[in-house]
Amino acid sequence: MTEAIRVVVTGAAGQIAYSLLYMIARGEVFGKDQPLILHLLDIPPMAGVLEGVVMELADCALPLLQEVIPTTDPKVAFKDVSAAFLVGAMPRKEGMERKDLLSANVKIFKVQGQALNEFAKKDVKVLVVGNPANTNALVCANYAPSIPKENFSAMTRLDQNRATSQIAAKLGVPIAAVSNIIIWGNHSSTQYPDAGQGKVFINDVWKSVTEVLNDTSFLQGPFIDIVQKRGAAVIASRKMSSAMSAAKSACDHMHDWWNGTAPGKFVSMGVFSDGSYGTPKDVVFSFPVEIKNKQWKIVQGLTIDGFSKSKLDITGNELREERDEALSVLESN
Ligand code: NAX
Repeated sequence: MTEAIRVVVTGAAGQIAYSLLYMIARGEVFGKDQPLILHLLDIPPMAGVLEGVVMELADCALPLLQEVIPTTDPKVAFKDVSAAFLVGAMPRKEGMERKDLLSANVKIFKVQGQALNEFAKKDVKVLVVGNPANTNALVCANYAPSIPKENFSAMTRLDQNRATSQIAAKLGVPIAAVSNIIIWGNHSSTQYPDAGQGKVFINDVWKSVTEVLNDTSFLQGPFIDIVQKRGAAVIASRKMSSAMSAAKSACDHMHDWWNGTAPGKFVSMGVFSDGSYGTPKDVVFSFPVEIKNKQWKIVQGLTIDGFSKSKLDITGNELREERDEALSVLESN
């Protein structure tokens, strides 16, 4: 029998984790033959809720799940883990400035980076979901110098899934017939959803989305707005933020990182920028990537027109500002 791997989910008493833990434990990320030991981290006031989640996981009677370890101690949570879903974060409260939010989260992700550095496997794959996800991933990696920077990423897969779904609906095709829609930049309202490289499978051939749709004003207008504001639309309707779709996207992200992408297909991930496409270096920027042997590579050689360039600049500038604010918080602590 394959040896179990240890996987940590932080924010394990929260609403995203409630869907995510089940999907992971069902084998949807690491495979239907991969036994798992789940580590669940939350903060001490949530310890009681965590116990309830542990009971429910037991009651699911999931064959792959060998053990569940609930904890409020990062040392226990990150011990020997091969994969980390960092979902827990300080939520934005009314009247909170971006700087206050960054400041609270920088402290959380510093502690978790240090714990990963000390206790996790050196090839651990870290996915940051908690917002501001890109900058949290940057902070976390900075405090885990013994783990390669390439092993840290931020989630923009929910934005990609939202964008892909919008394009499929507009074209009237099934979701699986649309591929290579890109999210560039920050997981925030400055993100740039880009269908310019998108492909659609029609009449047994893959064609260009832009050519088939032939509607630049939609792609440069409502399409971008809908995707950028989708999170707010879900909150307005559900009175709570996206959870099921966020959990599914976290699974998609880690699944593709673990198992690779099909030839010619790419997915979007927030990763350390090397300055590709004129983006700022040393921020965690969402790029189209291809993945092989658990290593991602930024897709090169895509055409960036003037419209796209201006969008990349806006989101890149925001990430540069977030990074500088996060660094100033760290220096003053
Ligand atoms: P919830 O408030 O339901 O759950 C968050 C959980 O994290 C709580 O149980 C809380 O106690 C815990 N937590 C707080 N600080 C912690 C710490 N230091 N260590 C461990 N656990 C800690 O939020 P939920 O709806 O699950 O969302 C979680 C995060 O995902 C939020 O930051 C949210 O903004 C972010 N999102 C990110 C998305 C993305 O695409 N990157 C989309 C969905 C979501 O909005």
